[in-house]
Amino acid sequence: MNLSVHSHDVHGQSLTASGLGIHLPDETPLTAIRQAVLDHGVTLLRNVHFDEASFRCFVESLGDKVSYADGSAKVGYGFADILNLDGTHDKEKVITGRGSLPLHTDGILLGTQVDLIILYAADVKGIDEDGATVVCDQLAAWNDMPESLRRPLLDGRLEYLAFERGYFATVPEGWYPISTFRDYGRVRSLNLALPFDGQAKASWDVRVPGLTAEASTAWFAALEQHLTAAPYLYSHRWRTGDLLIIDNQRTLHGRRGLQPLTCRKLLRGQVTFEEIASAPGATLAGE
Ligand SMILES: O=C(O)CCC(=O)C(=O)O
Ligand SMILES: [Fe+2]
Repeated sequence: MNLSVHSHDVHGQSLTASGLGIHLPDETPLTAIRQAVLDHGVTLLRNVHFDEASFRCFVESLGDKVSYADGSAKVGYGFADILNLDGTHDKEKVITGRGSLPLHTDGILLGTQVDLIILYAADVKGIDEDGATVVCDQLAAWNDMPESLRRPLLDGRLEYLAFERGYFATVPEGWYPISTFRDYGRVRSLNLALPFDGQAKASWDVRVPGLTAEASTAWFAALEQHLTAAPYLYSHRWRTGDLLIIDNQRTLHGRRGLQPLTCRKLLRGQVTFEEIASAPGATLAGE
């Protein structure tokens, strides 16, 4: 048995063809990950052992942990800081449920700054392609985006409607506008969540102001096709012990739906980096 065959083809190459992401060797110390995710946009480390307490400590080591405990205890079904993406069969739950999730950026509906999303596979059984988390290199996709697709984004606003009130407890009841770009001082990028397809129970909806429903749907379909094109996309097939960290400011992410009899229990943390005090619109050298 030649173990090196397996390890040599997974390390040292990016996770997307566009050059985003890195699969770190198993022996990488946890303290080296923060810099790696800043450098590469996404990191994958396999065979990591965390329980919820040690996962929380690790999340806290990466930045200011996003916590919904005080003042808005009902956000996210009352979770405080670590969300259990447990693939619940409860039909009312979408984000923590079993259906697919369209590409989105975290924090968009609640208006929170989320710099890193930390996902850890506590227990995964019987899944393959299904249940994959997909990550889009949105900066590369934007660079290559045709003018016709860009135009509604350049208009500056899309309108959103939050259905999953148990999760989005604090947002307006009806349609409300959200800026299509955001810049917290580190990266300027698309602030976007795509619509759910017609079959699935939706957590939110989104439309282009001023377009008919048909034209809006057609534009989103073309945008999704562009963003999910092979060069920009990494599709992560989960195994127990996987630690996937995503720079939420450089990417969009989503999920493939789960097959009925599979088990997929992930822990999710989010962190914010300190605000960069300089002028809005400024980006750091190298971005
Ligand atoms: O379940 C997943 O793979 C991603 C879930 C997600 O996007 C989220 O919790 O914000
Ligand atoms: Fe998300």
